[in-house]
Amino acid sequence: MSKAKASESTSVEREHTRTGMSKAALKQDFLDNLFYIQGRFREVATPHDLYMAAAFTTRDRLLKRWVKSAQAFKTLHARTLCYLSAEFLLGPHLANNLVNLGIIETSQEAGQELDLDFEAILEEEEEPGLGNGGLGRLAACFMDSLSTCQIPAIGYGIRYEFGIFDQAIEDGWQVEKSDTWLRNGNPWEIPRPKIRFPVLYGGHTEQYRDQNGEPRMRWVPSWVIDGVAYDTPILGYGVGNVNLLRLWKAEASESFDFQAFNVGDYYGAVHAKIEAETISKVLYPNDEPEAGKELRLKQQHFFVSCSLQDMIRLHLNTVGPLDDFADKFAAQLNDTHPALAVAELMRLLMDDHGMTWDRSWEMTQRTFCYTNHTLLPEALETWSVTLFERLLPRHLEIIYEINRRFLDEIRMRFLGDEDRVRRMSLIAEDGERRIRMAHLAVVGSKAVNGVAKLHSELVKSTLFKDFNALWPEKFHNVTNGVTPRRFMVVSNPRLARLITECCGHDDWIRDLDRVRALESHAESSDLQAQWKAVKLAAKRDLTEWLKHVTGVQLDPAAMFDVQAKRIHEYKRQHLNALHIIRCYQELKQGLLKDPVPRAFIFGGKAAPAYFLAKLIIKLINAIAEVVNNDPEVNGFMRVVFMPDFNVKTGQRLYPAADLSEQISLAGKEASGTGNMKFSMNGALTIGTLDGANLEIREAVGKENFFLFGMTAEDVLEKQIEGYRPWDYYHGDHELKADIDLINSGLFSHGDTKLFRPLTDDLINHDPFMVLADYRAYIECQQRVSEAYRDQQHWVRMSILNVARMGYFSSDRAIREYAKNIWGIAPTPIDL
Ligand code: HBZ
Repeated sequence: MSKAKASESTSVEREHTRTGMSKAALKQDFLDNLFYIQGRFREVATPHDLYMAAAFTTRDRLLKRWVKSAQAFKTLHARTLCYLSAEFLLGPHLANNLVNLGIIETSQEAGQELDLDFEAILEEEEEPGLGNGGLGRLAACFMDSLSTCQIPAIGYGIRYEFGIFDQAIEDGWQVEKSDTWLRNGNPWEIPRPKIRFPVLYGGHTEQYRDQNGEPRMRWVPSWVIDGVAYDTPILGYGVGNVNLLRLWKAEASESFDFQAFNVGDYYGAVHAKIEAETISKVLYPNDEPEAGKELRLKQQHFFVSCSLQDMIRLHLNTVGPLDDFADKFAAQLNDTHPALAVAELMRLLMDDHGMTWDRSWEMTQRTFCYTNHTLLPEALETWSVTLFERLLPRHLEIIYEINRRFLDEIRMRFLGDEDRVRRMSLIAEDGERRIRMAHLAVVGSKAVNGVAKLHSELVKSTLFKDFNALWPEKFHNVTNGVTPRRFMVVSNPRLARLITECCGHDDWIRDLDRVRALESHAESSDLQAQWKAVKLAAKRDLTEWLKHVTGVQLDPAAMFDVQAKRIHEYKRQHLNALHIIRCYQELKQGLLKDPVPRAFIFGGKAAPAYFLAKLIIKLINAIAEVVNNDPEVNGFMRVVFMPDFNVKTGQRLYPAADLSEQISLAGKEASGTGNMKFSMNGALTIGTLDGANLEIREAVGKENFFLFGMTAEDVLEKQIEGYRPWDYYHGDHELKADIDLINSGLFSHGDTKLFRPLTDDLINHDPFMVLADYRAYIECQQRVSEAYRDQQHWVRMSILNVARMGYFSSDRAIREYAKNIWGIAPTPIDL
């Protein structure tokens, strides 16, 4: 080592010692935490003790930065973004925090010196599954990027005791197991029992006169519960900024407990406590009928009310009078789940803080922004007016008044156009009267955005056409992104190291555009060989793990063809299944001369009440059973359904994929983010022109993307002219043979009825046009196989995919929101 280098490294060591990041400090603190928090010494510690000690050792290091950030934001009165989301699908914290602290390697070495199995410690962590899928995971990526981009922010949500269910596969069927992520304690959260707000429900409203004789409204609730804050620090990568994720837990309000207690009703008081606590008990699965979900409306009001009361408290404590509330805060509504916030902020400002309607409305509209994540009509939230009346009578009044004023404006702008008034109303009047939460969100926000270019255009031209005609400047696009920290550095360290080596720096981790440097090396046979080796190593890891959890043996040399996402008809896992059946039939018939071996890998959960989605899982497993046990074909193909796809298991999958299946019907997938995660890890995409696929294809180059299928316009045209899946079934003998094979009972031990609901639906209705895209998909898959034969070319395409993914970092998305929507500048916190 040169003298200069040596003194540089000792100064780094000194700095690490000072900040507690040195190996020696990590080891000492780890042993201390094991002893003082877990009450164990090394020899008797369980894997969970070791994990807890590692987590606390890491958390201590976050806390220093957290306190510094909080102090700075307070004294600077920093404008703050509040991200209101019913879901945060965080994934395991430990490895991510070590990466963001810049001490993952030091920790590994420290672990080695203590004779610890570092991987086993990471594996011990139960992930907080506080989300269903894309929407919740986006919120988590955004929290990472907000901190990394140094935007002062608070994430507000619900601390569900039970997150998304754990999925087991039994006899090929999905079985839901309850998620008990809190059972062994959660070292990352800090309870704040003193940060507690009352949330009101039921009762009635009444008019009264205030001390100035002015008429005012007050809400007399029939019950009250408390929301208590639980805080999780979210550290940015390589910065001093730590933002706050504040999740609310429901507890019985003390005053109410005591009321019952005082009249001697001890059991009544306990019952009230249990009732109250159900509010934050369980996350609702998506894709379920909205009907009767009273608890869900209670949850929405619960977290929105706590969050807004907290924001008001913070404002009064730091800045002062509420007049400039909207200068201090921007609040992003993650879909319509928190859209009640529009009415709740109005209520708090008027009823609790004595503001006029006009002033409150001006502030409300300046505070909120709303992101839409779906165009599917069945997923658009509406709540029955009767339910509202019973649960939130004051909000109903406020919504009626917002609507009255809004519709008057429409009538003035569009004289005599009562049809438009009906379409735009916040209340749907056809059938049972219902509140349209999306309309409330649009009217109450200053900005509305979709999550990919195509989606944002469709938002303007279909769902919110009338609103776009009224307020064109309100509508924006911010294409989604994902965090390269979790989805490259944490999940694929081999690839991360190779990229760093090739670029000559690791700045790409904070500025993903810089991976473009790989482009100029795409032809290098040296890089290609290493690239291939990295992919193969990831495939080996996945193979070993899949063997362990499913018993299915894959061949790492085969093409890993992966579809991992929620199971839904619009995502068309059954189209993928038809292709697998096609391959099977062709192999059996000896039609394939020199087949390219493939491993078909699936992962994803179906909503517990979504029968067809669950039947699709059963079908995939049924096909797997036949294919994997047929020696005539299983040298060339294997099928596996990976159980319990979540953030943690996903991290094993993305690095190992060769081919990423993004095959939704055009116009249905708002953006997709899995498409980005796969591509960032060097998988090539087979996809339709849907969601962010379009932009990914543009970015990576048309020649490096396998495109097939109808466009959103084709789909619309076909719907207008009358889509007849029956014609496709009879017009394509291979398609017919594939569907008939399902009905033959081959995959169901002779039961010819089992899959009928699915096949009948395809032949007769096919709402997501699987049959119309079948032929194009099969042909495109043939192009994929041909391309895979030329490994050198494939690897080159893979390198280019990664090199050109800079745009899809969630840091870019957050910078766009900060600049174009929130108007918030970074507040850097020195390390
Ligand atoms: O949001 C997804 C979109 O389907 C996907 O295209 C997009 O990339 C992603 C992020 O923008 N939407 C969801 O994940 N939606 C839900 O999970 C959901 C949750 C609760 C509901 C309804 C939908 O009540």
